[in-house]
Amino acid sequence: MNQVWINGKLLNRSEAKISVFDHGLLYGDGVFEGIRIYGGKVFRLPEHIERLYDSARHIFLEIPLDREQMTQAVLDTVRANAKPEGYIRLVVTRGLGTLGLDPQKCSGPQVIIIVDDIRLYPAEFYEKGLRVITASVIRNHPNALNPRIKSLNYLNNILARIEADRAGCQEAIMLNHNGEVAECTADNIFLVKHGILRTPHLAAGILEGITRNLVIELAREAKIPVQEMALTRHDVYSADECFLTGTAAEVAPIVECDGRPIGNGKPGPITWQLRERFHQLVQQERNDSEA
Ligand code: PXG
Repeated sequence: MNQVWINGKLLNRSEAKISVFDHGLLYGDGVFEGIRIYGGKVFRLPEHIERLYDSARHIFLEIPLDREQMTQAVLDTVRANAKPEGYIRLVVTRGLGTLGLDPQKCSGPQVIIIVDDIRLYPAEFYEKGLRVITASVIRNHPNALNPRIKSLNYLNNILARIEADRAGCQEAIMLNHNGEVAECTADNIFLVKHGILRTPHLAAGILEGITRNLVIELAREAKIPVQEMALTRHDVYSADECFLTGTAAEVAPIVECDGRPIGNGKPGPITWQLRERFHQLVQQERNDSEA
């Protein structure tokens, strides 16, 4: 049933294989996207396609399909999998090469599209909120590997995530090289203080999350003031509310950071309002796709 698209062919899951000489595996040399399917409709597909091509451009990876062909390939794979609620992983690697770094010796990009079930936080985390730590591992310095690139190199995020697990927390806040708040390991972060929504600016060295941009839009529509700015751990500890945003997690409240309760230690009203608005928008898309 599960069909994986590899370089133009739909293959059964058990046959969907990539060479051990692929530089995606050997060096993390490639880019990816994680996308949701709601009610059979691919959510914010043009935005994800654009970010994929921007990431690829940055790393000199020429995707062998144009954007329309890539869009069609995603839609075809979704249709083949008949999954009305699910998750799409779109991956482009540098392709088969030698056991040396030289990207010139690579055979050419491999394009992979996987459609699978979405794994979410259990419902209790949305009701009660997440506990987080700040990780000792920092986010990539933009001059080392710019976090705007959604690359296959997630090792520093994984190390931060291990720190969170070992501390008995669900997520970690990663700081940047200046000690400012950047983002969580696979999500962006927001704070609420005195009714103002605050989130790190892109210059902090973060992924420009598609959910982040959407939540900023929803807040502006709801006349909630939004500030994209430098934020520190002090801002997190002294915030009234805190939440994270991402394709998988959507909008999830954070109620504790480094052992300090945030606000009254419960998910806050603006977090709920934005989560509610996000769900309304998703529901609207579901209805539109049925119409
Ligand atoms: N920051 C980072 C570092 C991310 O990897 C986000 C923010 C949120 O971006 P979007 O566009 O999704 O709002 C991400 C999201 C997953 C998964 O399956 C998600 C991501 C990466 C790997 C896995 O939950 N990226």
